[in-house]
Parts: sequence; C-alpha cells; structure tokens
Amino acid sequence: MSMAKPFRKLVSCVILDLDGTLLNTDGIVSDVLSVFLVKYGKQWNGKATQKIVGRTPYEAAAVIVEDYGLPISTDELLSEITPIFSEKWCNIKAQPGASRLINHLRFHGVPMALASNSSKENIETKISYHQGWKESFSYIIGGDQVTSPKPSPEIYLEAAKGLKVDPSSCLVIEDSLPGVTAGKAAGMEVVAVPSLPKQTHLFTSADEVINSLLDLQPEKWGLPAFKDWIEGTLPIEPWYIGGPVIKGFGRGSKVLGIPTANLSTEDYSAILSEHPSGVYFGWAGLATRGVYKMVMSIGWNPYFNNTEKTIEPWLLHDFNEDFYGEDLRLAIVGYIRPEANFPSLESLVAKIHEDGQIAEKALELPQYSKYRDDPYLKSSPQQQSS
Ligand code: ADP
Ligand code: RBF
Ligand code: MG
Repeated sequence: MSMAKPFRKLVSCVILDLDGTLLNTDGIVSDVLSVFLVKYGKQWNGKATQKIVGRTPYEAAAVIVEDYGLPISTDELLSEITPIFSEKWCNIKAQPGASRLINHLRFHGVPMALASNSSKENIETKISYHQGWKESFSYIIGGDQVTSPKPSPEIYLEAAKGLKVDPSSCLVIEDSLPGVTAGKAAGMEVVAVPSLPKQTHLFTSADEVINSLLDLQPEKWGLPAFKDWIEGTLPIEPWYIGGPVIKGFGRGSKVLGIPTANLSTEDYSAILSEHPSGVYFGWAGLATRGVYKMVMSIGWNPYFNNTEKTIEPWLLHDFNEDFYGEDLRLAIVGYIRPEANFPSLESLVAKIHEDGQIAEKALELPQYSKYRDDPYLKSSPQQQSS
C-alpha cells in the first residue's frame, strides 16, 4: 500500500487537515443527506461523495443542488442543512490513530497546525469534543479566512506563516485530492490518507500514500518515531463484534488453505466503516467450544479485488469440523499491517502465515492476553438478547 518516493525531505512541523483525516466525517455527511434529500423526493446514492470530499461547505452544497437538480439555491440548501450538521458534530468519531498522532507530536514538541476548508467556527466546535486536541495546535485556519480555499495553496501557506516556519519544513497530512494538491502547491511534503476506499491510485502527486493514520511512520520525515509498536503489533482500543458464522466466498480453505469464519457484513456495516482495512488480531469465542487466538483481515482483499468490505477471521486452532451457524464472538485488540496485493497466491499465503505467527506470539503478552477472559467472548446468544 505504501508508495513512498525514495528521497524524502525532512520536516519540523506538521499541518493536519480535519474532516476525513482526523475526524470520520464521511458517515455523517451521508447520514444527513440521506434524510434531507427525502424532503425533495430524492434518494441519496453516495455518488457525489467523491466530488464533496475536501471541498468547502458552499462548494459541497453546490454539488448537491446540481447533481440532484434541487429547486433551491446553494445558499438556501446551506441554511437548511447547516443546523442539521451542527447537531451531529458531537457524535463525529476521531479516525483511528488520530488522537495517538496528536498526543505523540505534542509530547515531542513538534509544532502542529490545523488547516481545513470548513469555517474556523465549525472547526473549533468539531474539535471541542475531542480531549486535548485544541491545545495541541499552535495555529488553526479555516476556509473562511482565505481568499481561495484548497486546492489553492493559500490555506497551507498561511498555516506555515502562522507557525512561523518555511513551507518547505512542513509535512501535510490529508485525505482528499484538493487537499493534497493544495499542500504540494504550497511546496510542502504531503502524506495522503485517502478516506474513501480504493482511491490510492488517484493520489499520484502525494509524497506517500498510506492506508490509515495507524500506518504513519513519522521518522521517515525526520520526526520522532512512534514507540508503541510491540513485537510487530500495535495495541488498539479493543472493539467487539459477533454473530452466527455464515458462508463466505468459499475460497478460504479451498484456494488458500486458510479457512476464515465470516460474519454477516450487513449487521456490522457501521462498525466496519469505522475501522480501517488491514490485518488485526485478537481473541475468538465459540459458545460451546472455547476461546481461541485469532488473526483476521478487514477490507477488500486486494489480491481478489472484492467489491465488498469483509472481515475474514482465521482462528489459530485446528478444528475437526466446520462450525457454520455457531455464535462467534471476536475481541479485536491489536493491529499488524495494511492489506496488500501480492505477486502470487503463494506469497499471499506466506504473508498470512507470518501474520498468524505474529498474532500467536503477541497474544501471550499481558496487554493482549488479559482480553482472553473478556466476558463478551463467552456469553451465549440467548444471554445477549435478554
Ligand atoms: P467460507 O468462504 O464459507 O468462509 P472457508 O473456506 O473460508 O469458507 O472456510 C471457513 C469455515 O471453515 C468456517 O466458517 C468454519 O466453519 C470452518 N473452519 C474450520 N477451521 C477453521 C479455523 N481455524 N478458522 C476459521 N474457520 C474455520
Ligand atoms: N487478502 C489480500 O488480498 N491481501 C492481504 O493482505 C490479506 N491479508 C490477510 C491476512 C489474514 C490474517 C487473513 C486471515 C486473510 C488475509 N487476506 C488478504 C484475505 C484472504 O484473501 C481471504 O481470507 C480470502 O480471500 C478468503 O475469502
Ligand atoms: Mg471465509
């Protein structure tokens, strides 16, 4: 996934974008628009998302008016929809790794700025719900404070001035194309973290494209390295999913020799969209059998280029039989790597086995092994529904 150019410039400051980069805003946008468009007899189909990402609220509203042929002006749409958005901001989740990154840079005294196409007032409100964020930024600038928003470099050039540094010593972290264009035009180093799936190929002007903030390696840019990786794994705030094991693509055991017990994606689409694709590990509970070590991929399986984001949990245990229909409970406690494509099936299989070994070993460490006893893994479906 990482497509870094070999020679990187070293930087001393970081300028962050907000929506889609630090905050998981995309879900809120489609939630609000799905409800709102009904009023005009229209149905949100998500197609405009790509045109909206990284744009100012006015530009985004104009796209919606145009694409859906709404009988109102852009200003009217904005004034109708702004209060609905304001109510949602308290519920916007931080992107996985966002607080970790902010705390890390602040701890090491790396100056940080926030540069977003949304208005200064909205930025302040959105970040107020995330502890420690506001104090971490030496400078904050919104789209309403410049003549031309991103993709113009203005907002980033102003942010560098605000930090009192040369643009060339800034690293920009961005999820959108207009943002990456703006950062490059400002003469900065740019890491792209696309917030929409399967977009990597569009970000050719970025200096590096990573899959999620969890994959950022600040030392590549001369900044202090994260020290929280342990034995090839990154501890994460645990999250939990479970349900009956369903039929998957029918190729885990057949094609790879690695069975993966699939859960219904419909039941978990919200939680799946919160978590970046990648290889994770944790504990798996089967009501009548026990608790087992588990390693899994979340995503589109680039090697097979799936159209749906699935979870593929491989239980690190030899079973004598299938367990379709049984209640499977997962506690996901750590991250290993982004999903990747491979030149051959053998190399994919070898990598998955390596993931299995990493997980097997890491799950013995106290910070991961303690979750083996999590009551969630043992409760039966009857207990859950009562
Ligand atoms: P599918 O495409 O239907 O998921 P797989 O070939 O991936 O088929 O096989 C997965 C099934 O194999 C699981 O649903 C489960 O019933 C069974 N199974 C046996 N051993 C394991 C294991 N160690 N990990 C996961 N599933 C296993
Ligand atoms: N598929 C990929 O295309 N790329 C990967 O990097 C990848 N990593 C995986 C890691 C683990 C631990 C597991 C269990 C599966 C992984 N797969 C990956 C998914 C594999 O392609 C999937 O299990 C099969 O497609 C079965 O549906
Ligand atoms: Mg499977």
